[in-house]
Amino acid sequence: MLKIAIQKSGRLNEDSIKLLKECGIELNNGNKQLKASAFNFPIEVYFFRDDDIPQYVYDGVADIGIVGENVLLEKAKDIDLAYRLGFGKCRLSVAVPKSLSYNGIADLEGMKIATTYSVILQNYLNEKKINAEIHEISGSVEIAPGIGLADAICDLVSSGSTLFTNGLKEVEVILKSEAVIVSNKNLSAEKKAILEKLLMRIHSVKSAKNNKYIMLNAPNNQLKNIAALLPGSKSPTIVPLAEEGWSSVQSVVNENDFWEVIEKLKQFQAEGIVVMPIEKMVL
Ligand code: PRT
Ligand code: ZN
Repeated sequence: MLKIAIQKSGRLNEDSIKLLKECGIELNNGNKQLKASAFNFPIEVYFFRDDDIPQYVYDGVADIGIVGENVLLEKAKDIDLAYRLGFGKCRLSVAVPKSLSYNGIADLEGMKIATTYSVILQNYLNEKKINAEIHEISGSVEIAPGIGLADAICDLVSSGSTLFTNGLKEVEVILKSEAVIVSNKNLSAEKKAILEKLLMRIHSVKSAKNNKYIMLNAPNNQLKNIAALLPGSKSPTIVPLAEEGWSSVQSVVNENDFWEVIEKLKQFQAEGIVVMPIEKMVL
């Protein structure tokens, strides 16, 4: 059994359970208990506070875990980053009162900065050769400047609305973070094999999400242009149509390039373009 630690409640809990589900792993109970097991995969799920996960993975209480990269770096345990999951995206930033004129990082010199991320912040300040006083607090960091506790803060930001409502502006991005799979460095061969299987499933789910299946009809004299736009996994599938001089083309297109590719396909006289979501993509 591979033991995986996920957040008990909070921002990463739901997405972590959803990911396991999309990988075909059904849990036998919710996160009301400390532990759940799966019907159909050799995995046991433990629910912890996210801050404790790096330590537990280091100690081997869990073999792997899902945490924000921000927590991994802050706890600085000797564990591996095994996979970037693409959810829980945020950034760790320094923010100052909106009214303060800010011209660059040198302005942080001598400031008092409130944060729950003192390790990452200290490393950053050292790297930039800035002397500032780090004031470590455990929560509600964003109110610190307003009550005179600090000149600036360093905290996680996603939409920016918390900063805005507290009269702060983001001035330096220290880290771009997302949820990651962390792993103990000394897994047995059996556990490594289960982890490999899990990562293969996760990768298939993630690739499917990033891609769309596309089918279209094209005149044969444009097939070269169209094939160049749609590389597919090897090359697009091209099948002649009953109508003379026309073919059906099937391929996969990356979500990021989607609209650009569609516009170009139209220029190359593609017709009847059909786009479908992909359920899984095993590469
Ligand atoms: O109870 P436990 O200790 O497990 O949970 P927690 O309260 O420490 O963590 P939680 O659930 O808030 O966050 C878990 C992880 O989600 C973090 O470690 C990040 O990796 C990730 N994440 C993504 C975020 C955010 N986005 C986020 N916006 N974590 C926190 N925030 C907070 C931020 O601290 C600030 O208070 O949201 C506020 C800012 O949000 P915006 O949208 O107003 O900018
Ligand atoms: Zn936490």
